[in-house]
Amino acid sequence: MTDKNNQPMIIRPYGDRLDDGIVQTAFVLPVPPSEKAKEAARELMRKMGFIDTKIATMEKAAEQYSFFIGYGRLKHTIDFSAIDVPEVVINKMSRTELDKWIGEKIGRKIVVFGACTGTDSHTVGIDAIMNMKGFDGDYGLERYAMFEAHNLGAQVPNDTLLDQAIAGHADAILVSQIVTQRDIHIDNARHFIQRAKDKGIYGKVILVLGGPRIDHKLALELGFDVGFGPDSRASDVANFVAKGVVEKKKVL
Ligand code: B12
Repeated sequence: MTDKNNQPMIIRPYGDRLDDGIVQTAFVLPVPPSEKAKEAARELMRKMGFIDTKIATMEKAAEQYSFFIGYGRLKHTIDFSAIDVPEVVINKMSRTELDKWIGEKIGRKIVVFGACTGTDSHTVGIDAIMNMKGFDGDYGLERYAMFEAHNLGAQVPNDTLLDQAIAGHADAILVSQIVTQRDIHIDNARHFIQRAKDKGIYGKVILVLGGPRIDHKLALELGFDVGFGPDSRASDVANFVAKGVVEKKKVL
């Protein structure tokens, strides 16, 4: 992306007035609250590159831990025009338009299998995408006449999801990863892709990765066809998958 004149577009954060560089940040230190802890927090912010540092909040987070909210000013700037990230470009149809389009282009229902995989037990995200009710007024895949949606739930091993998707002749597989501690979502996603390759279906089905710390760039790097992050909508997923199926043609 560039600005209108294809010129560099230098930006920095602002708090009170444009270009003041003010940032709010929050972190935890493994020491109880004290004046010494507060000064340590300010020193840490200075090391992060902040000037005019101020600790607005210091609270006990647990035994021997303190939570801080700090304000500081940054000199750093970003050239917005030099930032280049892949985005999911969707020319979106409504639910009824999409159902009609699938009927015309594919002539059958699109089969989708999804789950929250590995040790992750958070189902709300995958439910928001797949279940009838959907999320924030945006109906889930079950609501579409031309989607056959199988939501396997939480803590589903990658192999189980893949095996059931293969047995069910899936067009797309949806993987949800919410917990990100120690990058477990990345390890699990990599394992899923490896097992999809081992089972010979990689490249033959649309692979979708979603979760609050997922973005399209990361998903592509991991070997998925698309990534959906926070605030995703089933309607976006439905449009992406339907167009992907039409382009890839079903092989399974
Ligand atoms: C509800 C909840 C739980 C419930 C889950 C119940 C359930 N059935 O899902 C319970 C109590 C079981 C739970 C347990 C745990 N939780 Co919890 N939980 C949450 C909480 C409060 C809300 C999550 C949620 O429902 N969000 C709403 C949905 C709609 O948002 P979403 O998941 O982001 O999904 C959207 C997008 O990401 C995307 N999306 C998601 N998946 C997919 C998949 C596809 C294919 C697509 C296209 C899109 C997509 O679309 C969705 C809609 O827009 C969050 C904190 C928070 N506020 O987010 C913590 C949170 C996720 N939990 C956390 C933790 C640590 C845990 C536990 C480890 C706690 C513990 N020590 O036991 C356990 C995990 C156990 C396990 N094995 O997984 C941490 C994770 C930290 C991290 N970075 O990894 C969080 C962030 C809380 C925190 N701040 O510490 N949790």
